[in-house]
Amino acid sequence: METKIPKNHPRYESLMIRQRLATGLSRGLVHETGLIAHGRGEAFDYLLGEKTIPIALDAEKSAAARLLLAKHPVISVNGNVVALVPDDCVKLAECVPAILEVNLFHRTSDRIQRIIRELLDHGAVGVLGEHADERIPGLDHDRGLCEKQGIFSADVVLVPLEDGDRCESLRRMDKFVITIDLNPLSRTSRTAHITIVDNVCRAMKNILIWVEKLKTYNHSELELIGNQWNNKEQLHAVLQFISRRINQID
Ligand code: PTJ
Repeated sequence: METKIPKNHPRYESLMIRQRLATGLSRGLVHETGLIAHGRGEAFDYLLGEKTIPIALDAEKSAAARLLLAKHPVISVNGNVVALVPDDCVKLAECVPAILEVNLFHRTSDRIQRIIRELLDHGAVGVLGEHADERIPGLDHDRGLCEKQGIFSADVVLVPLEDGDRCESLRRMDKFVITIDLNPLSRTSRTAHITIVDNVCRAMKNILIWVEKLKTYNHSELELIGNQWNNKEQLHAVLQFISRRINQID
């Protein structure tokens, strides 16, 4: 049952995000453990001040440039992502343009179909994921299942709320991996080429804004922006940002 949250509640945004996930759970989009994963993310968001920090905005810019440079970009989505930001997934896929593919950790054909339907209802033209005909080498669990026309042949993959195993396997396939993860210490964060330490609700919007801005840039200008990113250094900078914030609280 949905609780009415007053707009002037100091934690309005955060509570609305929780509500979207709870609704997503009751509609069969989100897996139960998606709520736990979100709780972990929330804790890190709290440490960041629940806003996009300048380092994340730079990551979002580099990610946008990389998506625009890609020959075959794919946006891989799971239950949480589609419950939270269906419109932004669809708009980003349209604007780049990129393929949308559903890839689930807790894979059932019922959830895959519901998530695809949700994206189509939000205006997606086509969504892959239902007819997995390939496997990401070295991944035994269901997250290894993918489509030949999608993730399997992608050169750049955007994987929000990822797990470390698949991130590593995608890199071994020589793909350029961009992730969105509020936890700068996760294996995914440390494995990706570009880690956006931001809430997926803010990050997808910001990437979209950058893609719209950078669309007029030429190839070498985009390469300059896309190549600027040093993930290890930037994750270190995020941790310094968090520890400075903690030390300022009295
Ligand atoms: O829909 P499925 O079946 O594919 O399952 C999806 C979940 C999220 C349950 C699954 O991928 C999972 O268990 O994820 P993990 O391994 O818990 O990782 C999720 C990561 O995303 C954690 O590092 C969280 O900090 C981070 N995270 C959670 N919510 C957000 C987030 N990062 C950005 N924005 C969020 N809203």
